[in-house]
Amino acid sequence: MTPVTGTPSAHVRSDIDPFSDEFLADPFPPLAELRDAGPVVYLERYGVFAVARHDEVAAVLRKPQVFSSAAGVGITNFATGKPWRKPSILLEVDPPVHTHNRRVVARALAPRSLAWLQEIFDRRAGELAADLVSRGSFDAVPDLAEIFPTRVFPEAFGIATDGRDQLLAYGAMVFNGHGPRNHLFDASMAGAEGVIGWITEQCSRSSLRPDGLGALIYAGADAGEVTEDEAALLVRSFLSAGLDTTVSAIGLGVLDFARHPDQWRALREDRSLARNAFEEVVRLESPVIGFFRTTSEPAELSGTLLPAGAKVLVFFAGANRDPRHWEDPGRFDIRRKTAGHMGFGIGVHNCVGQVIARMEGEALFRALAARVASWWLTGEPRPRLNNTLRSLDTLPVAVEPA
Ligand code: OVV
Repeated sequence: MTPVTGTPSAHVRSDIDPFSDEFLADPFPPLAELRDAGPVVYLERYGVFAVARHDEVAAVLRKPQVFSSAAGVGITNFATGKPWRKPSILLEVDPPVHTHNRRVVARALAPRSLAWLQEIFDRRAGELAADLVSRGSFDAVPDLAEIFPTRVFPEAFGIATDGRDQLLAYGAMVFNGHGPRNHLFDASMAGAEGVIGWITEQCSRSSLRPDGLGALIYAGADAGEVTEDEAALLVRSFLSAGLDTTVSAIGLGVLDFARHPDQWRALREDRSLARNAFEEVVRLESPVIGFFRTTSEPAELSGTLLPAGAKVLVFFAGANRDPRHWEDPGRFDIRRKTAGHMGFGIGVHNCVGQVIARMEGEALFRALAARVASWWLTGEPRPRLNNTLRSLDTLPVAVEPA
């Protein structure tokens, strides 16, 4: 095959900047523009391609050998640019290395490893919901969304339970770190040294409680499947991807319910909807806006020829609101058939922690539904800008007790 070189011309070009404050504050209007512009769009500002329709997002994610993760899933191409941290051996690798490492992780997340968690999550969710209802009004970001995952995850995983600030700061770094070196990247890296030191310490075998999920990763090292250093890096993956993502989904979910009292009423009437409600939040809100892939060879995608070594920005958030795939995609409908959403990705790299995320979301929505009759927005919610994550900075609410 002849490599395609030079400036691409066959596909649509756009000057949309997916890492601008304006885009990140509300990506859905520009994502609709990108979807309508064409199946594959060249983003002139960064010299990368982007896909924002459901079909193309799925097509790219299903071909990991052509659309590789090994050059990084952020905008930096590891072949030409330096990663800001040692690459993840789960996220930023391809099969067969990925397959091997993921198996070690997946074992720690097997249903029989998780049975004891639902009870803890339900108890903690009940305590938090009762406390918030007794306060009456609060900020649902720092007082709810940031509290729940940073309380239950360390407990389940077996790390220090007093590391909320470090966990959230590290998550912000990791997800901003997939973008270009803009003001968001730089701001989140301020104070990095102390945060990285704390995280690294938590990743060591001696920091992990022997009865937590983290210790199961080191069981893979004991079995000779990964080295001690690799086990530490796999633990780092949990601490990278497992906190800010669920914080984001919970905050945005509360906002969805506050804006749609009919949906809250439906959940209150049938709490078994909590699981699908969380899934619908992940579809509608897409906490992870998108990740990149890099072509390992010249590739054809919906009639567009991509050169080898091209970065392709895969917009989960675009796919999740594509009217070519979803009926009334902007509507929050907790009874919707959410199968096929890209909020956790699909294919070999689909979110390995999604079972835990769902357990957390379901437990919290269920506990709140039992205790909160209705939500009132008492101030303007504000987004917290991040190069890869959609989330809220503040969400002032008052609740009417059930
Ligand atoms: C899915 C995800 C996001 C961020 C970091 C990682 C994974 C990791 O493996 O470190």
